[in-house]
Amino acid sequence: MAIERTFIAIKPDGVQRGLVGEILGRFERKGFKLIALKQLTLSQELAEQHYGVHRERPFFSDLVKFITSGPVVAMVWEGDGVIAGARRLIGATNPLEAEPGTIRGDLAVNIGRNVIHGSDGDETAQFEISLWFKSSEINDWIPSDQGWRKE
Ligand code: DAT
Ligand code: MG
Repeated sequence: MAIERTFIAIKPDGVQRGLVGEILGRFERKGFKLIALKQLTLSQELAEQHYGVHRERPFFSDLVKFITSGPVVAMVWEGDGVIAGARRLIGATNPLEAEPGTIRGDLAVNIGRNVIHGSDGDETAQFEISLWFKSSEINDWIPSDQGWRKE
């Protein structure tokens, strides 16, 4: 696998429910590398751009209303195969169908309150990272235990 970067956001329900540490910990323990992190409340405009592919879906206005309803925690994670790997940690879109052991499978029940977003592919990851973060907010760093992770 190639070293990749992906965009992850803990949605307002995850922040309100105090799940930030739990979710961050799962990515850290897996061995992915955190290279950007911030908390923000989305503008209508950023929310509509982020979910632009869903513009025509019946749930679009609820989705935008929800994602702008409180602070989110936005992140960029780096690692071998991290785009698909993060999606596997996250689990299926509908938490009732997500496998136990996944974030949604363990921590959520409602599709409209599924606690976390993760980019679904290479192009989406690049688009979302540049939509949410300035390049100066992304940190290129080498973990001191890199040798134990194997590159
Ligand atoms: P994912 O977040 O797993 O990438 P998606 O991109 O298909 O899923 O949809 C984005 C979000 O929209 C999803 O996390 C929750 C919401 N959503 C998707 N399908 C929905 C539906 N049928 N009813 C209500 N909300 C839905
Ligand atoms: Mg998606």
